[in-house]
Amino acid sequence: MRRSSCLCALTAVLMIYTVCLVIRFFIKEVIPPDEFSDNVQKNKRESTNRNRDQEPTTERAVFLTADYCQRNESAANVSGFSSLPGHIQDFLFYRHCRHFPMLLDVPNKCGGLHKSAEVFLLLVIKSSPLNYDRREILRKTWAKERLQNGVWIRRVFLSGTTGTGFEKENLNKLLRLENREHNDILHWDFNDTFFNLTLKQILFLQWMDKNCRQARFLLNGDDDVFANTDNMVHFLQSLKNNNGDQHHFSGYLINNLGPVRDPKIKYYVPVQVQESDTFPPYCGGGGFLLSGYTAMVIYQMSHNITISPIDDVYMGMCLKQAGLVPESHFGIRTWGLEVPSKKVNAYDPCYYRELVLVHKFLPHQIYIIWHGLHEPDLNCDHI
Ligand SMILES: *[C@@H]1O[C@H](CO)[C@@H](O)[C@H](O)[C@H]1NC(C)=O
Ligand SMILES: *[C@@H]1O[C@H](CO)[C@@H](O)[C@H](O)[C@H]1NC(C)=O
Ligand SMILES: *[C@@H]1O[C@H](CO)[C@@H](O)[C@H](O)[C@H]1NC(C)=O
Ligand SMILES: *[C@@H]1O[C@H](CO)[C@@H](O)[C@H](O)[C@H]1NC(C)=O
Ligand SMILES: CC(=O)N[C@H]1CO[C@H](CO)[C@@H](O)[C@@H]1O
Repeated sequence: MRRSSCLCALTAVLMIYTVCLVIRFFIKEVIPPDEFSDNVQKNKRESTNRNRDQEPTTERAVFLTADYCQRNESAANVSGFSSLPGHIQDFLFYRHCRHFPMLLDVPNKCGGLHKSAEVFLLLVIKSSPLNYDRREILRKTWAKERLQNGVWIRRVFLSGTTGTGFEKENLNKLLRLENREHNDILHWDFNDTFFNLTLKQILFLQWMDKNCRQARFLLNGDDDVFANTDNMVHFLQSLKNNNGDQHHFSGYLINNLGPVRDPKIKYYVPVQVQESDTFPPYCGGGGFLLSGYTAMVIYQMSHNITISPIDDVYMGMCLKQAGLVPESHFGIRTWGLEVPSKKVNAYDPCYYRELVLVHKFLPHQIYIIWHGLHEPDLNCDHI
């Protein structure tokens, strides 16, 4: 008798436990955590197309106007506003905005905040949605995620949105598809334009602070460069301080430049945007290297520095505020490479063997050079 009542009690306990597990499972799986925690407003954010096979990726699709930064109408009060080009007016209206809803995220890219120290080199590549072919080539060549000389290389592309209506929807879908396959896109819902590149940079730093703070080094650059990431790892490993916990910022150093005041030029920055006639020293934005430490210092400084439209100049401003300086890197040629004469082959891999980064190339050219460099019988005696 005693044995069977004991069994009964055990069965009852097991049943209650099972019911609890089922309820917990239901809460966790059926109602995603962010909706669950504020399900009073559960219509606010609807998760559609959430991809359950790849939990680290999150896809969010619907946002309310309240999620968006509103334009600053007083910006139109600055003198001469109406005669400024439209993109500069836009810049002034939205200059204060530093938060936009995220459409695609890869929060586990670095294995979580604490494992992020295992990422030696994080490739951070600005890429507008239309540049599908560039992203595809980079994934197959220099930006391949891999263990290189014993350390990890990881990759993220940074994107905003392009166009409106169906065009915007289609391009968002393209990025969603790419991200499902490759897990490498950070996508925010802001207009991906030249004058929003600093915004993109700040959004990335916010993401890094949250998800990848301890990555050792970063290559921050564009999607139209050739980067010899094998050499890059070698160079970074050979630094005296190769932990990423000290200041490092190097690239194609630009000194003594100031804003272009000619409205016909792409880089035109009127006095309404920047009064001062000088820029601090900075490195060309096609690609520069920095330590994780310096990236986080820049992020801290950025809270206190008004956004300026040219993203690489803005990095210089943040460094200056921190009392740090950028340095010149011989192997980084963001203003291109001078190949001796037209008679030689500009895509001869031998020219790129000793370099770290060169601007700028078409996708097929990147493919040719990368493969040339990895030919087992590469012979550069002719150079
Ligand atoms: C623009 O400036 C005028 C005069 O200073 C002021 O009356 C008006 O409120 C301002 N407009 C906005 C939208 O701030
Ligand atoms: C809006 O623009 C005005 C004029 O440039 C500026 O004084 C003000 O600080 C801006 N407001 C915000 C929130 O940035
Ligand atoms: C983004 O740019 C498009 C034009 O490409 C424009 O119609 C739209 O209003 C812009 N969106 C915002 C929020 O400024
Ligand atoms: C930057 O993005 C915001 C949000 O989409 C947009 O309203 C603004 O016009 C953009 N700025 C520029 C200079 O394109
Ligand atoms: C734009 C801005 O807020 N700048 C401030 C940053 O911090 C320094 C020193 O703390 C201030 O002097 C600036 O005004």
